[in-house]
Amino acid sequence: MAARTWIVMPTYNEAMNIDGIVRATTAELERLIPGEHRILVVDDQSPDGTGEIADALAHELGTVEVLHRSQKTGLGHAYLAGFAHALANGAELVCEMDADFSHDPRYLGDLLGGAKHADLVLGSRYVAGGGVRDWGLLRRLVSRGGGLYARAILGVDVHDLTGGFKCIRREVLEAIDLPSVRAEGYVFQIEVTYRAALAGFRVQEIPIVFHDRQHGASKMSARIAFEAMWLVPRLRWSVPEALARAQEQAIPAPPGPGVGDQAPTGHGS
Ligand SMILES: Nc1nc2c(ncn2[C@@H]2O[C@H](COP(=O)(O)OP(=O)(O)OP(=O)(O)O)[C@@H](O)[C@H]2O)c(=O)[nH]1
Ligand SMILES: [Mg+2]
Repeated sequence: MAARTWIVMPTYNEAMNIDGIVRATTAELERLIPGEHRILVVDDQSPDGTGEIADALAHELGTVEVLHRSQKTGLGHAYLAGFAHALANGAELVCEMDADFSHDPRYLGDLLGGAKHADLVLGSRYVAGGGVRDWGLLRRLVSRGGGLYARAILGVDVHDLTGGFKCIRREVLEAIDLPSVRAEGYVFQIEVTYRAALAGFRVQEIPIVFHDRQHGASKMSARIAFEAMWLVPRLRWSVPEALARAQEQAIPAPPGPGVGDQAPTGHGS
């Protein structure tokens, strides 16, 4: 039977974390939805051997797959490749999750429960009951400030736009024109949630407590934070344009004279 729920877990140099997080996540999923889950590790040739450890897990557990990408072209690309693979293999619900234990598998029950009613369920640090542990003041300010900035610019009622622990229903991923998403890192997270909200899908936030990684190095940098600042305003016009284009392509064009036999794509070459 094809698994309905897929966890897409991108990795880059997570050799210290991957075994533990995959086992803990698998155990939680088996408790919640026995036999209906897959974890897809998307590894970009991590030099520390994460991909090989993931392969061994896939061999041992049977509910884990590994997508090896030949180049590290960024978190957004890794997610898009993972989404495409999950959808092509029958996923009805696709969840994003980090491999560094920042996202605790114990919240999966709340996320999956929320997805029974909502279209995108977001693990949120900035709603009542949520929070962040072990981050210094600067990191907290950047995260909180960045989130509030994006919320103000984009005008959506979401408290944790940069969050990356979320479950998204197939219908959403199919409707938001994923191939045109160019953003990486934080902006990728903002853009996916913004596209879903703007397309009219129901976004629900459930509280999570986020923990800083204990092992391995952070990929966060000042450059990534500044880049996000000037990319967010662009989403205000690029996203509505992309959604309109996607909608146009989804509506079959009425057959005109002499073109009745052609495929009803309506957008030609
Ligand atoms: N495949 C792939 N995974 C990545 C890439 N960059 C980050 N990741 C993984 O994506 C997940 C989220 O990464 P981040 O949380 O943004 O980065 P981080 O290094 O954990 O930095 P922190 O913000 O300090 O937690 C982790 O599992 C990373 O290993 C990338 O370019 N390709
Ligand atoms: Mg992290």
